Amino acid sequence: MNSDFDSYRLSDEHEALREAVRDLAEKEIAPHAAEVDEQGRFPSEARDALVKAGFHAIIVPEEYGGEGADELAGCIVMEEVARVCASSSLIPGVNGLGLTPILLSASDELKKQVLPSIASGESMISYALSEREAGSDAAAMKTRARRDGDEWVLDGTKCWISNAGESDWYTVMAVTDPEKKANGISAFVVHSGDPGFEVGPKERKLGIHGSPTREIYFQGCRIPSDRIIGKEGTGFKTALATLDHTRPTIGAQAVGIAQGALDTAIAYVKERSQFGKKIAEFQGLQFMLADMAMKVEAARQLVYVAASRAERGEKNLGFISSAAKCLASDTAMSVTTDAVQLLGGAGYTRDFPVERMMRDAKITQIYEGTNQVQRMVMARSLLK
Ligand code: COS
Repeated sequence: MNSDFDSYRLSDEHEALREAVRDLAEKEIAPHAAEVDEQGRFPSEARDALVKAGFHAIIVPEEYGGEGADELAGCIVMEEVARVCASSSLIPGVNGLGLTPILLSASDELKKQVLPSIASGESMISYALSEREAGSDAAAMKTRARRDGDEWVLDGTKCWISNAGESDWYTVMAVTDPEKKANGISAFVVHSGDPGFEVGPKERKLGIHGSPTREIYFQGCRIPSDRIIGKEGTGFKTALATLDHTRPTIGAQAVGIAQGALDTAIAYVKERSQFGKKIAEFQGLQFMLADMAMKVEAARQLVYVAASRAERGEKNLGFISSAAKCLASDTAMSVTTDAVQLLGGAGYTRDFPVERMMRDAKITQIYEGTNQVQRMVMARSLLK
């Protein structure tokens, strides 16, 4: 055995990052989480604190004004923010999703146009793939982009766009050649100030109330020709390659939500007495806690492995990134549900955060691909 063997653990830098984000999250984000959920308002305190600390888009490379952190660091930020407020974790999460197509496939000129304003915190960026009739079947999209001289002209509607209205930039997938199906889709960057761009009303949702979700509309929306990401016809591949990198961050968000619920449940059972003793002394509840913690730790490890493999630029990330997102989000749903159960009647009220965490957990099984799509991706990889 090589004596230089760096044992299987996070680096000191990653551990220090976790400590810093946890501290910030507990002091500056957690105190507003219940109100943000209740009022359905954007968590501006979280945005300001994350921007000040440089955690809002940590993966932007240094040459474009960013922190140049790796994808595992991005997951740690997501996890620790989501542990106290899932809505706030979508600030780094959605930025990461919106900017990854640019990191993967855009020209250096386009990166220079877009990334510095995201790195500085002046702007946020959203990702626009889905449409009402093209959700899991993303390649069935209808939004069109036509070349007109020095411009592209976009027409269509995208839906379920996280942080729409708050973001200035949008990565948008649109059909440039309908004959070629998936290979006739291209990716673009649109700015909210571009003529013909508009956002719709906020969706009324079960959870993540602090992160607005809206439709976005393109009506003869004109953008300069250099805002195409990569070559014409490569947009769908860029969109799927992006999800290979970002699904682990949804896994990290799910792990964070689950950890937040588990921590709340542990504190509660140590305080609450019934039948003349603390309910933590009942073996039935101890076994529930053990199962919850076991699943959270398993999900966390899979998420970190997936993020590390994505960071190394390994090929065939589909299986591992879908597995990480799927396991972690199923874990978040079951662990938050059990946390509500452990708090009993109290857990069902808004006096405790676990009902919010249970509602917020649900979306992690749906967005960035339903868990049925994740299983499709995993099975295709196994059988090909
Ligand atoms: N990276 C890069 N390219 C990929 C890829 C990946 N991970 N997976 C597939 N491709 C390529 C394929 O090779 C194919 O190109 P060629 O025809 O040149 O070989 C093209 O992309 C189309 O692939 P495929 O035929 O597999 O696409 P499908 O239409 O069958 O769709 C699924 C595949 C279902 C996996 C995809 O549509 C998907 O992930 N849907 C869910 C979308 C989603 O997550 N939505 C959430 C919105 S983001 S919040």
